[in-house]
Amino acid sequence: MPVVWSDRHRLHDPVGEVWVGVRIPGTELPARAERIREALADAGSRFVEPEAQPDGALLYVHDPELLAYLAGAWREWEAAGLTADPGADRIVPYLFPHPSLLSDLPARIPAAASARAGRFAYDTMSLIGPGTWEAARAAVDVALTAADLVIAGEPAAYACCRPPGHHAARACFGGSCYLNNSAAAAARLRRTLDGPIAVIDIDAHHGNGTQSVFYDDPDVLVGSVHVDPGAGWFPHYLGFSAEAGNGDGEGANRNVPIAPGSGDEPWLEAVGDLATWAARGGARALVVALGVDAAGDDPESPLRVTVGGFRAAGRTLGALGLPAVVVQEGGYDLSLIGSLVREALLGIEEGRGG
Ligand code: SP5
Ligand code: ZN
Repeated sequence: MPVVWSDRHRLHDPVGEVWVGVRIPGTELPARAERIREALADAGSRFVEPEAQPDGALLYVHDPELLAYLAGAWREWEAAGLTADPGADRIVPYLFPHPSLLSDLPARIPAAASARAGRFAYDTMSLIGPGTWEAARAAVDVALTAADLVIAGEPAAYACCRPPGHHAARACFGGSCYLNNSAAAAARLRRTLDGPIAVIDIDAHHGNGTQSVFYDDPDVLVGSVHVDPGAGWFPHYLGFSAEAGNGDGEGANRNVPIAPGSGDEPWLEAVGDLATWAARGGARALVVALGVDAAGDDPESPLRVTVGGFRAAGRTLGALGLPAVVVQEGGYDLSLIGSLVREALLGIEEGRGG
């Protein structure tokens, strides 16, 4: 399948993550995408540049306030002098508008750049630097170009998105995600094709952003298999099996949490369950949110899925026979990330029957 790729991901280098108040080395690094590109080039993939997309395409997924903040955040941070004093080389939030703080009053956009970050960020781990907006924007271009290729008749296309997107919701960002690439692809498929679209998210973490974007929408079925947040894993507040959608979207969301350390069998069973669920829901096209952090010794996940497990998951998803946009999400084991993505894509092609 064609691989949509942009060099502009390199502009986003978060350098580190602030975790429990400490700046630790980052895991969402430029090298991730480079390792994937090398593995797919070795496998003979065809690379396609993204088409620049209008900013309006983002409004199907995100609020204009979040987009305006992200677009100007770095410039405003520098203009406020925060890079000089106290010497903050990346944007880290310090104050959060907790619902209980506001007594149902509207959350204003703070006048101070230092405070503004917490209005939109929900964690301290997703740092913003000089090139973050341009890279995140390019990742959406990559996802939408892959969706357009599929709409034009490609059976499947792979969007090598970085930074990832599935933790970004309509009006807030976190989990190393800024703009929701998978949701943007799903929204485009939904507006162009007849009938429901399915998103199947096999990243090791719950796709809380994608869930929240489509929580009321009966036409985008969102399924996610992930490490059980109830066992102490990110995103902690979301990803429980009782979350099934709301209003018209009741029944159009499905979460399958998995115990840490499970290995291939329960994980593949869950992928099969989500595929069956999407087929029964009448899905006409598929977005695969392909995080590969469920694998082996990934530093961010305890699921311990094998390389063969990713190939098998690909076969199950490919066997749905649906037009498929595969969007890169997480995966942090640099020695394995390339082969995991290659195997998942080969599995999808095998499952389709060629
Ligand atoms: C896209 C994606 O996979 N995002 C996942 C972000 C999960 N980050 C959670 C971080 C939890 C703390 N990890 C600290 C590791 C210290 N050894
Ligand atoms: Zn993840």
